[in-house]
Amino acid sequence: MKKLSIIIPAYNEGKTIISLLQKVVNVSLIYGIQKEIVIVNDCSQDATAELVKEYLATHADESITLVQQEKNQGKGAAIRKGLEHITGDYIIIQDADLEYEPEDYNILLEVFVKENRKVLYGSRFLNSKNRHSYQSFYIGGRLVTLFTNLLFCQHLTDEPTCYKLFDAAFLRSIFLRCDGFEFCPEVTAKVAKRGIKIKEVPINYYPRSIEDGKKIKWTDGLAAIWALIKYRFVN
Ligand SMILES: Nc1nc2c(ncn2[C@@H]2O[C@H](COP(=O)(O)OP(=O)(O)OP(=O)(O)O)[C@@H](O)[C@H]2O)c(=O)[nH]1
Ligand SMILES: [Mg+2]
Repeated sequence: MKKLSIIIPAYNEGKTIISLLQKVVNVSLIYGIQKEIVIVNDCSQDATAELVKEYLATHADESITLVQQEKNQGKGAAIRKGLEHITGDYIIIQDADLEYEPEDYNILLEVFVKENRKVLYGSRFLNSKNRHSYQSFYIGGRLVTLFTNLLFCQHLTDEPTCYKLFDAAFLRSIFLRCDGFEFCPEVTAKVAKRGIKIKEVPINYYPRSIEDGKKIKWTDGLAAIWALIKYRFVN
């Protein structure tokens, strides 16, 4: 029996963490794949950790682990921490907000398993029904994707997507050093340097606003492009 490990980095996500967690718990995966959820609380100053602890107390039958970072270190560091705690065969990253639809794990898993892939991305741009939040995020995401394609000979439409699905052993074989939002460019660069053409499948997207808690900034887009250039040449 295969298992999907879902890593949820969470920083001040008290508004959405429980609704998101419930959605993830409710998903039943295809091919009898089991689920394991690892939430990494990145030293949130809000009630994120307390809410998750309350949830755990009433859902002891679910496989959910709460990992606490001692100080706030960023999304990348939280994912790397999560990797130390997972036991599954496949890994997907899940933001602690409601921008992505956990039911879409099955869209990814179907292609991933059938085609025996090591990596598969969910693309928000391959689904024409999706709307996009701020023009700056839209353009930023497109630019980061364009740089990825040029630097690493890929044909991606959505490099910064959160839904990146990996074979666990394969992801473990990649050395990651990122702390912040540069997890995406670093992992994409290092996968591409293994000679893999990353395939994408369409997914749903429900963007949130800055007032709703979106934390990524335009400067993170610049950092992403810098990371792509850097990891083109160093490991
Ligand atoms: N661990 C950690 N997570 C963070 C931090 N900032 C944001 N996050 C988490 O990273 C995820 C993505 O943050 P968002 O603000 O939604 O940004 P986004 O535009 O959706 O970002 P990406 O999907 O990563 O491109 C959320 O689950 C956040 O809680 C941080 O400082 N530390
Ligand atoms: Mg988000």
